[in-house]
Amino acid sequence: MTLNIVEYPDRKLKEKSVNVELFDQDLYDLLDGMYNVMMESNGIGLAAIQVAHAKRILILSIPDEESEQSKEDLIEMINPVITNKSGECVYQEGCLSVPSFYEDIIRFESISVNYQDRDGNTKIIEADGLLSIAIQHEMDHLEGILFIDRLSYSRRKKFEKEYKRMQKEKKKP
Ligand code: QAP
Ligand code: CO
Repeated sequence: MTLNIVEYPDRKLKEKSVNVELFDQDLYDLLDGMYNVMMESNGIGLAAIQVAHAKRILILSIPDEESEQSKEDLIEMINPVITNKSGECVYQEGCLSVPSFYEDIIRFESISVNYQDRDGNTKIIEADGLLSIAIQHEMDHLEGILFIDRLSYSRRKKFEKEYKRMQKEKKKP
């Protein structure tokens, strides 16, 4: 399955994703396609809506101590729900759908998440650090929320100006 990343300001990114009911070959193909496009784009996390599928699916590949992303560490989350959250932290986030822009965002420090894997088995994960931030960022996508939606009014205005200028620059021959 060849997939393309949907980029801001495409309104597709504002769609709310729906629960996955069928754990079938179509789901496996989508998950594998998402993995390929995330790795080709040098990403660490991706939600299905970013490849135009409004399903409650996200994948995460957090680099290890040696900054390597190994396939064994890949996490696939289907129908995730946060059951517990605590603390606060700030991290400079980016997003494959908002290329070349990074800004500090406040998130919960630690979270507990209930989700299903690709076979439909229920899993529980306790996350902190980068994994916790990445899960919260990707779960926002399932609600149609981008990290830039969490910026203050003035930061958001600054972003819109910078981003528009960048897009103009891109279109030049
Ligand atoms: C979400 O983000 C995230 O602008 C995943 O030019 C963000 O993979 C999780 C990327 C922060 C945890 C912390 C962005 C690649 C990748 C770009 C990404 C770019 C190339 C973003
Ligand atoms: Co994102």
